[in-house]
Amino acid sequence: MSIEELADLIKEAANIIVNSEVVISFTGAGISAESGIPTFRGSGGLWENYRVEDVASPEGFKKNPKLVWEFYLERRKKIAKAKPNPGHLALAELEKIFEETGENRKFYVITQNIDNLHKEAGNKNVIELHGNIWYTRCSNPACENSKPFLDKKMEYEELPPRCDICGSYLRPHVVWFNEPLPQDAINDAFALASEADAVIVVGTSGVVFPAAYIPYIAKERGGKVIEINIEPSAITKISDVFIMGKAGIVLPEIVKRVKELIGVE
Ligand code: BV8
Repeated sequence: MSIEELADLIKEAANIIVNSEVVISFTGAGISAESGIPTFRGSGGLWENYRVEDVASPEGFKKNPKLVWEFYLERRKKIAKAKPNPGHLALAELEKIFEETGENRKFYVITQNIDNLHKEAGNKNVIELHGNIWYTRCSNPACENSKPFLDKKMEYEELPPRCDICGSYLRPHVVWFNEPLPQDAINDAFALASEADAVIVVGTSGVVFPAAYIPYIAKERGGKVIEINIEPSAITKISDVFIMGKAGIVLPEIVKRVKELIGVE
């Protein structure tokens, strides 16, 4: 892609955003790659070293809860060292711009990521479809500790840790394969996607459902799909604007253009 082509695509994306009242950004592991957090698929991805069914499924937790906790504690240690990168910060700036340019304007981040970096970047309107690595809950649904609680521990005396109320195993508050997504999160996300004038898809392979329905729902209702990825994904075929590049480079350029178009510093 030539510099001119890239500039034109960034302008096109910025124009769509400026002329939209409701915009959502649907993000995946790729937006956190430049913060040093490994993605799942592709070279160096998490699924290269672990079998999904062993560490990200209820069956795997039942079979070997210690291994699952080792997997999540290893990710907590990496994520604890990670900072929001310019891609996250650009989306936080976009939320501020939308807040300041019209009371009916809405900007939401709908993320598959569990690393909390969108909130740390300053976004307030964040929907976490797959949970949050800094929350833990009791695996016994009948226990009052089954409500997720903030838990920043990187180590436990005993693995897997046990609930101090009922003695069952504690588990990370994340959505594993073959587990339903939090009802309110997926309902809110689908509702926003169906009213979105534009969806900015960033750093996702678009192969995990029902989350990956989001861009399709927006598209179906006439929303424009802008995609930023370092390579084509399963979503690219429905994108109106596909910008091949790193999120940490492209997103700040789009926001810079948006600000020029609306005349703010
Ligand atoms: C469920 C755990 C039912 C948390 C994860 C249709 C409908 C519904 C379900 C299904 C369906 N078809 C299949 C299913 C089943 C399954 C599924 O989707 N399987 C797939 C793999 C075929 N879905 C489920 O099981 C879901 N549950 O449906 O339950 C149910 C209902 C009622 C009762 C009982 C059951 C649960 C899905 C959630 C699974 N949990 N993770 C964690 O540990 O993180 S999924 C995991 O994948 C992460 O959450 C991750 O976010 C998600 C998606 O991956 P990506 O974020 O896209 O990351 P990936 O590495 O794949 O791609 C990174 C991209 O970034 C790449 O494109 C790369 O090019 C790009 N990139 C890299 N660097 C950069 C970059 N881009 C820009 N800049 C860069 N610098």
